[in-house]
Amino acid sequence: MMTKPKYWPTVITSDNYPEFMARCSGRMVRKGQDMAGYFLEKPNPETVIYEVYEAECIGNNCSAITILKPGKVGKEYYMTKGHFHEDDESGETYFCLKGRGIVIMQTRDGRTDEVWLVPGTVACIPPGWAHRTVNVGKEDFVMLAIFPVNAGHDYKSIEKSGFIKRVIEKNGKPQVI
Ligand code: M6P
Ligand code: ZN
Repeated sequence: MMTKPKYWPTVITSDNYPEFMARCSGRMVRKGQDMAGYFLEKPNPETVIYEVYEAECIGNNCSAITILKPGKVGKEYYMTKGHFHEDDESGETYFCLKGRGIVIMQTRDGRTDEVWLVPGTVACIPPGWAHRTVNVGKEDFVMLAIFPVNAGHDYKSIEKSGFIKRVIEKNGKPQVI
């Protein structure tokens, strides 16, 4: 049976993304205290590291905007927790809207890769690859993520074993080690 479309098409740009954020139903704030054990050094508990604005899922697609703050814990750049998808068949797409970042990815059998993002660049994260974003710039790093409704977030695997690669500042520049 055909149902009447409920939504209008949307365009999201580097300039108008705050309008998308204003329409989001979910907002999650991650502070240093939520990320104990993720960085090599202990982050300030009260410092906001990143925020995620989640829109209502439309059909099979979910979308979210992440605002990752600039800064470092010791020599390590601010980053998201990172996760695998619970559904092994679900990938994800990250569109960079603002700033400079790196998406660190890895598989359960230990393969790693990274993609550098600037506005206009898109990271295609295949199914089976855990993903974490790192802000290596001096301003907010903003990205739009699109992922399947049934992807699910598996944080436990990362909490247990971490990511193989880290991004630190060396001689004033970001370096993946
Ligand atoms: C993107 C998406 C979200 C995710 C967010 C923050 O917006 O992948 O699903 O929640 O980044 O990443 P994390 O959940 O790893 O903290
Ligand atoms: Zn994901």
